[in-house]
Amino acid sequence: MAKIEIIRGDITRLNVDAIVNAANRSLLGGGGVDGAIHRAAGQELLEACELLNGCDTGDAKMTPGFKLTAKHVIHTVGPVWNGGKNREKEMLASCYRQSLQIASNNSIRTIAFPNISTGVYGFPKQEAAFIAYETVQLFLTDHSEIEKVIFCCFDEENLSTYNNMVCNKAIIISVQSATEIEIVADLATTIWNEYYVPIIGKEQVNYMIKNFQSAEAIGRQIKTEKQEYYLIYHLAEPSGYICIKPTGDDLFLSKFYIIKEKRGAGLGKTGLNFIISRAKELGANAITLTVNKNNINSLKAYDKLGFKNTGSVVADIGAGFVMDDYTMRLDIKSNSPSRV
Ligand code: AR6
Repeated sequence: MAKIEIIRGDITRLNVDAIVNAANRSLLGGGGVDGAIHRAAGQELLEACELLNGCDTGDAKMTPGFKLTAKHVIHTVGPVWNGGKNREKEMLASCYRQSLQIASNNSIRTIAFPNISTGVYGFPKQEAAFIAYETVQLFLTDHSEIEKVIFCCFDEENLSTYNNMVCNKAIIISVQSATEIEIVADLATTIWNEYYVPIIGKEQVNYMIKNFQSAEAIGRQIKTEKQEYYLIYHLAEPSGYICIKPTGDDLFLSKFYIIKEKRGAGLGKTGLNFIISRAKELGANAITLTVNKNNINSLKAYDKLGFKNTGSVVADIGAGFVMDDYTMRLDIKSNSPSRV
């Protein structure tokens, strides 16, 4: 199978048969990598593009490379990220597939891709990397005519995302943008439904999601309640999340969840080590949390991670629902797992 390379660099300088351009539907140039390619290729590229009649999202068209070292430019139009429910993932996969298909039809043996849609178009980088890599790998399994595919990353974040992905490592990112908040809210809905319905019932789960784990509620917690949210990615898929709140000497761990199919991959330990290092940065002496008394699995998991049961708490959480939890504590000075 063809060699896949991950490099950091300027795609306009690569010596390959074809470079891919992350264009827009007009194909008449723009900013980002599109602007850089047009500048480096010269006016003739724009003239060639004018004859193409634009291009649909997810599709690709080819021109010569003109002044570029690369002989060809394959122009593809990535999707604008709009929350993830508008076929963005399908469209992005299609960009990689269609570009490779054009390459294959034109005897192109070496091709370089930028990180399509991850700039102005706002596609989350972790997910884009996973789609890019998976789609390319799949295409290459029955296209031996292509000898080399380069993922040309321009920014440090994309480079480390690709590198971590191929090394199978978990990545933890701070949740800041509306897109990241949406991803946490989606994960929360999945996790709370799969996990809490048997413990607290569907009605209370719906109430909790709406009031505490909707995108709106999470945005408010981050903005006005000083809570910190983190997303855990594994193989570039959103796999869990963490919410912490500094409270004086302690760090309150409000939420720490891993989705079902990712449990057992060591993400709990990685997440906890991250929380401990954040607690140390904030000068906290302990991590505290509460767990529903009937949540046997979580109680066991926290016990295994070194937390001690310190009592219980009963509180009214509104709409007639009552929280009945154990409190737990991990003294981080005397019990600090090493960083992994
Ligand atoms: N070499 C390689 N990658 C680059 C370079 C370069 N010289 N310059 C930027 N990148 P973007 P999109 C990376 O915004 O999100 C244009 O205006 C950049 O770090 O170029 O698909 C088009 O005309 C990022 O990771 O493309 C469209 O209107 C990646 O290229 C729109 O932007 C893609 O970022 C397309 O948006």
